[in-house]
Amino acid sequence: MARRSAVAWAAFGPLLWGCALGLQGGMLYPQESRSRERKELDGLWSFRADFSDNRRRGFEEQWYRRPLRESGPTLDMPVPSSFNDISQDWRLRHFVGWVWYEREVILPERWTQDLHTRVVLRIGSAHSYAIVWVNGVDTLEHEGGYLPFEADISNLVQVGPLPSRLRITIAINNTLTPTTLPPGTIQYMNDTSKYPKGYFVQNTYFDFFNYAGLQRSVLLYTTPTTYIDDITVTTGVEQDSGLVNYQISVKGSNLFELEARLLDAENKVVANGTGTQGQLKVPGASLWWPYLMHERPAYLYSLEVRLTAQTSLGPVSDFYSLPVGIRTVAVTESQFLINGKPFYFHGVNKHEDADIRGKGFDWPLLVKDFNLLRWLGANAFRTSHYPYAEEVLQMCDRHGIVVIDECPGVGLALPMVIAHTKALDPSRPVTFVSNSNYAADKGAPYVDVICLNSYYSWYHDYGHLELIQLQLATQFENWYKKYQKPIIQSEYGAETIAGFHQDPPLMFTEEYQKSLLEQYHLGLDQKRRKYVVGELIWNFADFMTEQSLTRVLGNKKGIFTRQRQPKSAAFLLRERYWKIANETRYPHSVAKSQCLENSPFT
Ligand code: BDP
Repeated sequence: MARRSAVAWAAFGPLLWGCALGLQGGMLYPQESRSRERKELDGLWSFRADFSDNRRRGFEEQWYRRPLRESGPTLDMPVPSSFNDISQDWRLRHFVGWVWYEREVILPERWTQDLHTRVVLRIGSAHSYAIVWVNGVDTLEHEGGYLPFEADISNLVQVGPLPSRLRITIAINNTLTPTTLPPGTIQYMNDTSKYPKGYFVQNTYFDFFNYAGLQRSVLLYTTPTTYIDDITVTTGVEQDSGLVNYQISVKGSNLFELEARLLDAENKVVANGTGTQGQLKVPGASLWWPYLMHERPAYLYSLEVRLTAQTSLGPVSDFYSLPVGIRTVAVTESQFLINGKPFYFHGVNKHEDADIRGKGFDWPLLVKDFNLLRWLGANAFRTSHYPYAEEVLQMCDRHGIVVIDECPGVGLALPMVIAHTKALDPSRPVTFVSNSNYAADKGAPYVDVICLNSYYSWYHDYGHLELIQLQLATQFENWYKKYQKPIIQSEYGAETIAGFHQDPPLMFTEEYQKSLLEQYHLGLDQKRRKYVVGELIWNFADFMTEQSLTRVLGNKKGIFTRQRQPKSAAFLLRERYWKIANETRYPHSVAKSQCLENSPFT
């Protein structure tokens, strides 16, 4: 919520795969290749919420030991999806505690017989604490709801006679406590004149609904037993040559050879190398540019890695292909530079939320959102307030969208998190989204770019649109004077109920949202060519929150509804973003590009 000094930190820049510098080992996105297979486990799973008083009946009765249907009734639960809005049972919508998912799988015979094959179970995300059993065997535990995790289950499936079925059971707990991300508290209501014995509520300190469950894909994949474990890539530019630095880690054997070939978009080999690390030089390289900034945006090479190894079982090969965009990102006192050219963020804040699927990953929704981003002329977005599915980042790489990738620490204000982020990946600028006072802010001294949220004429001086320009100018001047760092207006907006109209504008109407945006834009234009390097509207679309007196069926600051239909402000923003895009394109003489089709300016 705006009035809290809510902060979040984020790393940003074009997000290209394989970025976990400094980490030991990795978790490559599961990919099919000549040596790797995938088996998706999306679809219907069996499901049960543990409504027992202590929520521990599932553990006491060991529900994981037998098929779930044998320990009681189950529901059909689609994966991926949040479990909250699927059933008609209101208790499930507000459920706090352990829920149980189960799925039976038949494996291809080769996976269970071929001892050269490594079988991995990968869970895209489970919000927020998960325990996984395979055929009743405790296999994996994971904390944190927004990142993938996986386990090598070869020794569970390659045991003697063919196991006819593999039973995967996942217990998930969505309780938020002061030590979870995001944090929350459980409050027991002890007044027995008002509440039944043991009654508790989950308090949260953020403004989105705590959707939970298996919200991203679950899958099995294979690699050879000696395999490419991780690939780290950083890129640079030297005169007109692109540089691709790679580092590859291998697991399973020390006796191996590695070849790395860089292919251009036409599949022509442009550079190659051998060994676990090296630098590939590409004379006259095509750079990765954000779309709208350049006539040839989002150019991706492929780094094809081939491993050959001698193992006790004989020779083994593994293949992995990683998309690579060659680009540089740098920050000066007043500019954000991509490939040495000033970049202005004109974009949105998002949530993964929509309709009955909650935060469940959904291709139609993702493609629709990307189409809307292009319709709008948005060149960037922030993954508020948690990391999104890897498929989203891959789309950004392919479509030339710049991402501010946020960690799930919404509400935390710990500058040392910035040091940790930088240690993991020194190649990207880091920011910390703040709405606190410029003089007291704890994050600003450590960030590369300052991100400011302000809700003038909404949470402050509401109704007084005439004050926005003055207050915005004061905000920018104070922060810039103190820190001399480029600034992004990372949030601004107004609650707007689609279809509410009033002129002259009143709060909650489409006219008020439009007028508020217009006033902000006048203020932004005063500083845009100086040190303000971006603006992100709050929010791309309406989204669900906890119930409260200030939320009418969720947060309604979207410029699109939750069903992705435009409010009037979407058209205003579209005009503005395309205008800025046409002013800031490089080189200025660009031919009409595919991205500019259907824009109001072509
Ligand atoms: C911001 C928060 C965001 C809220 C927004 C609001 O970052 O999560 O939804 O306020 O109040 O400060 O609409």
